[in-house]
Amino acid sequence: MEMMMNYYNAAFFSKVLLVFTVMCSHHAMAYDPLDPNGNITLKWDVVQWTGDGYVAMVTMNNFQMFRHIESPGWKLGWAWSKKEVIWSMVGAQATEQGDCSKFKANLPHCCERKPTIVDMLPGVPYNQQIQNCCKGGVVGSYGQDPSSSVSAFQVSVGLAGTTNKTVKLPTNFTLLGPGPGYTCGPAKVVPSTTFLSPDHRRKTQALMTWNVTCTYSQFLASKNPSCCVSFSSFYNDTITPCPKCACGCLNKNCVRSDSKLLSTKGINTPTKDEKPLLQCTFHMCPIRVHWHVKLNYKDYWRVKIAITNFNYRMNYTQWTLVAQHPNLNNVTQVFSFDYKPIVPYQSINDTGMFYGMKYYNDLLMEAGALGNVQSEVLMQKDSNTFTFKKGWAFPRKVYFNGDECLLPSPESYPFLPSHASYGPLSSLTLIIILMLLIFLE
Ligand SMILES: *[C@@H]1O[C@H](CO)[C@@H](O)[C@H](O)[C@H]1NC(C)=O
Ligand SMILES: *[C@@H]1O[C@H](CO)[C@@H](O)[C@H](O)[C@H]1NC(C)=O
Ligand SMILES: *[C@@H]1O[C@H](CO)[C@@H](O)[C@H](O)[C@H]1NC(C)=O
Ligand SMILES: *[C@@H]1O[C@H](CO)[C@@H](O)[C@H](O)[C@H]1NC(C)=O
Ligand SMILES: *[C@@H]1O[C@H](CO)[C@@H](O)[C@H](O)[C@H]1NC(C)=O
Ligand SMILES: *[C@@H]1O[C@H](CO)[C@@H](O)[C@H](O)[C@H]1NC(C)=O
Ligand SMILES: *[C@@H]1O[C@H](CO)[C@@H](O)[C@H](O)[C@H]1NC(C)=O
Ligand SMILES: CC(=O)N[C@H]1CO[C@H](CO)[C@@H](O)[C@@H]1O
Repeated sequence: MEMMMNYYNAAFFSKVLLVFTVMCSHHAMAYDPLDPNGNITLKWDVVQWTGDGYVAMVTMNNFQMFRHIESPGWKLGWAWSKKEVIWSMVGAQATEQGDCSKFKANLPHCCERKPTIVDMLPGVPYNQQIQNCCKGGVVGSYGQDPSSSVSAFQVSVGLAGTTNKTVKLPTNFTLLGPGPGYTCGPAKVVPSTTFLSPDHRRKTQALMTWNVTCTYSQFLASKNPSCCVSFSSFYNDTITPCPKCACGCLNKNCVRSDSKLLSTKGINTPTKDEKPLLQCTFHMCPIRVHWHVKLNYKDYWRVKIAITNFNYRMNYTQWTLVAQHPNLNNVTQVFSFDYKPIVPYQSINDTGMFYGMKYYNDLLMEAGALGNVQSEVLMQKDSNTFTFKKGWAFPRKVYFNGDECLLPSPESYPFLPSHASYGPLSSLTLIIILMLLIFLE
């Protein structure tokens, strides 16, 4: 804690406090200090009035910097205010039709009071597609890839109002992404969206637009963390493991990595309830992030980061890793991962997002021999702040796929041996490093 206090300046704390106060007064809103503006916004643009209702384009924008929606994708729900039905949809579908028995000739697509909508899978026929649809509900994070952070569908609503005075907005929006965690606010009428024609020479506008904002809270998603962090360093042989039962041990099943069960055919197939099949570990987390302080040069230092998957039933696609460390303002090079600084507060540049390189390591494979990805980071030292003391070299916060990982307790961090002072290299390490450098030349 002391270490953190040293680092954060008072101005930053007061800013955080201010934001917290503001946020707490909106108790439904979750708040993530590393992504204070992150949310998922649903926008309904009424593009046409019909005989008994309207046609709306629904767009889902993921404005979160590092939290994406992964397979099996989003599930969106709401409650109609009146007796509305869905005549048809393009680019998505209601999971259940419900009771449409009072309709004779034309049957609606869905008559449920509280419809649940899912995206179409890739490869549906072209006449059922619309721009930004049909990705199996997978939506990228804004920080990683803004172009993949959008999902859209079109809905034709009947038995509804047919003017902007008589339309009743849907209520009680819910979003599974894919599990729990999101809370959606009420729909609010906003200024109508304007659309630019493909040749950019004509503007049209929606007849009416409303927005819904959904925010994520990790506490709602699960009561235990879903990842943990372990540490090691070149200056101390101790490996600080993930905290015991970091992700909860109660009612958790696991299989040993040498179990015969693992050779059973189909054991890796994801189940309907999306339950993990965990490898037995001390921490019982599906994901472990290891931060190794690897090398010390005169002006630079080097960290090795490894992410290991312990879930036999999960391939993590488009994974993200966020770390907060004061030296991330001077990243010189990141090897084999992509990297992007995240600057939630203008004045402070201590947070960055690592993610896999496309087609190379953006897939973190299921548990087993291939279930890990790794990278090295070279950072330039700032002689005013740099030290190996008091665990300074370890991250303050780590997130995997937008969920905060449990760090070891500060007293268990690898210590700098007390005889070493600043510029802390034992002569043996120095010799080894020198030899390595010569060798690498
Ligand atoms: C949602 O996120 C966007 C982009 O960060 C931001 O402009 C907007 O104010 C946010 N909305 C709410 C209600 O927080
Ligand atoms: C409504 O949502 C869109 C994104 O879907 C966003 O660009 C726009 O700023 C939002 N409007 C308001 C008033 O929040
Ligand atoms: C409804 O439409 C009228 C004009 O047709 C416009 O003046 C008014 O602002 C609109 N109201 C809303 C809530 O969009
Ligand atoms: C929306 O949720 C509130 C509170 O849970 C409930 O009282 C209300 O009846 C719901 N509205 C609809 C239309 O289902
Ligand atoms: C993970 O991906 C590999 C290769 O695409 C596939 O063989 C395997 O079945 C997948 N595992 C899971 C759990 O989906
Ligand atoms: C933040 O640090 C990165 C290096 O890690 C640098 O490239 C970037 O320009 C910095 N951004 C700001 C706003 O200082
Ligand atoms: C290495 O760190 C541990 C704490 O994690 C400490 O107990 C031990 O004394 C340290 N070793 C040396 C040689 O300083
Ligand atoms: C030693 C060094 O390069 N320090 C730089 C670290 O980054 C900050 C801003 O991001 C610069 O102001 C420092 O000069």
